[in-house]
Order: sequence, then structure tokens, then C-alpha cells
Amino acid sequence: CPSSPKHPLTPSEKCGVLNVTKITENGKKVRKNWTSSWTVLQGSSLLFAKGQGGSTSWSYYRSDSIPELLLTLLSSWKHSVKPRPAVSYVNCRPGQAAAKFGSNQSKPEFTVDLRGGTVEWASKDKSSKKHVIELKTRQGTELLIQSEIDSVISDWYRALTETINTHAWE
Ligand code: I3S
Repeated sequence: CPSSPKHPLTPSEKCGVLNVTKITENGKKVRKNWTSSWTVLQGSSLLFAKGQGGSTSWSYYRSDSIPELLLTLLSSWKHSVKPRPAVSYVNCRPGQAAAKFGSNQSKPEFTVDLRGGTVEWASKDKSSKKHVIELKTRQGTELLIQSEIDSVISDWYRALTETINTHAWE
């Protein structure tokens, strides 16, 4: 997400395409369902986009970085992660991403409150995939978040950790 003078880039403003699955919801184990989701970190919330309509065309994906986009799509294909449609961002600027969720292009499929949550690298028994983050919320939801790209997932790990630490006492 490039920064803009109006909305300076902070650790709490980040977006991109990630592979995600819930493993626990409200304290109950749920079956994994890896999907490729447009993900926005805004303030203490993490939003995952849901596409409009039923199409699953690759052409709906946009990213700030073409190599990142190609790697994401290749990884989705290799790992049989279901593609997600209707993500039509060319750029992700702080403040713009969440506003776009409100339009009819895309809306959050679900939102996670990071306050009081924890983030750690997932152990091997949680997933056979590499570069997997395990995110636990205070509400009892556990998510696995993954990217094939080392630097991408490391940046998300850092941003999520900073966000959780920043909002720890709220
Ligand atoms: O932790 P698991 O159950 O071994 O996770 C794998 C399964 O959910 C599998 O689906 P089915 O049980 O419906 O075949 C998925 O396709 C895999 O991706 C899951 O494992 P990974 O290690 O990729 O998270």
C-alpha cells in the first residue's frame, strides 16, 4: 500500500492477497477451508473480502505487485486453494481500502477484532504449508494465514504483532 500525505502509512494500515482458513470459531473446531482472500488490516480490525457474484475468474485479482500476484495465483493453484473473485483494487492506499469494502465491488466476508488476540508462527502440526501464521482472537476464533512469499508473510507477521501490542490495553 503506497502511503499518501493525507493518510500516512502506519503499521495498522495494510492490505494484500493472503491464503486464509479458520480452524476454530467461537471456541469450536471447524473444518479447514483455505481460500485466497483480499485482506485489509485497518486499526485493530482485520477484514477479509468476499467477492460479489459467483464467478471465480483469475482476472478479478489485482495487486500492487505483479510478481506477487503471479506467485499468489500459482500458489493457490498448487495448493488447491479456492480462488476468490471480485477483488478489483489496483492500489491499496490507507483509508481507501476499507471505503472500497463499503462499495458494491467487494465487502468483508468476515472481520476479526485483533484486540486481546495473539499471533505466532504456526507449528507443523497446524498445517503442512510453509509460512503460516496462527492468529487467535479473544472471541475464540483461530485463523491460519499464509503466503508463499516469505517477505509478504513476514511483513504481515510484523504488522499483526505491532497492532496487537498497540491495542493490548483496549
Ligand atoms: O490439518 P488437516 O486436516 O490435515 O488439513 C488439511 C485438510 O483440511 C485438507 O482438506 P480435506 O481434509 O478436505 O481433504 C486440505 O486440503 C489441506 O489443505 C489441509 O492441510 P494444510 O496442511 O494444507 O493446512
